[in-house]
Amino acid sequence: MELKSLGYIGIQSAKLDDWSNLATRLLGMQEVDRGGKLRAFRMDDRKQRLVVDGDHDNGLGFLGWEVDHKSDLQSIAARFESHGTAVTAGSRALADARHVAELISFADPGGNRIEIFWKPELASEPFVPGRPISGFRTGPLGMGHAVLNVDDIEPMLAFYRDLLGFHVSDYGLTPYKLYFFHLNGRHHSFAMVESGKRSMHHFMVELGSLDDVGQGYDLAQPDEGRVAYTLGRHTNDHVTSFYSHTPSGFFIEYGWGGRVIDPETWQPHETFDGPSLWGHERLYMPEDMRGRLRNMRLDAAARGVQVPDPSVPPLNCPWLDSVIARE
Ligand code: MBD
Ligand code: FE
Repeated sequence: MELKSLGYIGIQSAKLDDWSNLATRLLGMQEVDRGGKLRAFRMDDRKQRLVVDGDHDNGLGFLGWEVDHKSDLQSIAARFESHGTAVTAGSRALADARHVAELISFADPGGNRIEIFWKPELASEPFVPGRPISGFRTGPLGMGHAVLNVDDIEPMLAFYRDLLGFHVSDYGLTPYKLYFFHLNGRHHSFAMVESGKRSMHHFMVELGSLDDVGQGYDLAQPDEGRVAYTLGRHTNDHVTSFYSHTPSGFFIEYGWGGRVIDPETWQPHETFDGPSLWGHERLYMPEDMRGRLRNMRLDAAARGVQVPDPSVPPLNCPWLDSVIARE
């Protein structure tokens, strides 16, 4: 597959100081000085992962998807052009602003700006987090996942799955259509929810330890209205997370513990247990919808639906018990 991971995200927001506070003090990203109305944030050894452009106020600016080779940009552009989708080669100035060697861009059927890039620039200075966190889980899994609100999922499926080569991980059809896609071992780097809107729903960043998420959750508490979804655990990717409101009307999911799938053997399938195993009360949502989601969780819990926690040894393991008994 050509696309390898979610490389970067661009936001258009005039609320630059609010974004800086959120990104550094709560999330633990590192702000890098870019001058003017541009703020950039590091999560790892790359020069930037998140960019906020204060000259516009439109929510999502762009999603940047990474390929390994320059030739991948050419093959994708050729495929799109034969399909009648206009592709623009990024200028040198744009590639410099993104801190990548080269990129192409186009719009998806929902009008979202998609960029595909090759060869990100690495910083010479080590990553210094904005608050003491263990770090972000990026590398081959990419910077996290992005989820879009869509009004009509069919043309978007044709575009992302059939033309761009995103692989379906799983999908749920109730209470709304929700499709998850992978490009690597991360269960989903991209998802779409057919909510009737066209906008960013959230993006997720994954932390190195559960304590990073728990301490972030505590930091968010005194900030009235900051938490959008309470702490909870997702059914499909096993991520334990909470969601924060952002200055741009969408959410950021702050998570830990994502499973790593094997893309070679993974089979797409429908899911029936709802999005969350427990928690994730959507504090902003009307009670009727909240109640439906809560009933799905309670039903899954009553059926004993759980996922293994790899960091904790299994209970009642005769071998482990015998080792401990001998010590
Ligand atoms: C996710 O990461 C997510 O954000 C939702 C809504 C459901 C399952 C996994
Ligand atoms: Fe998510």
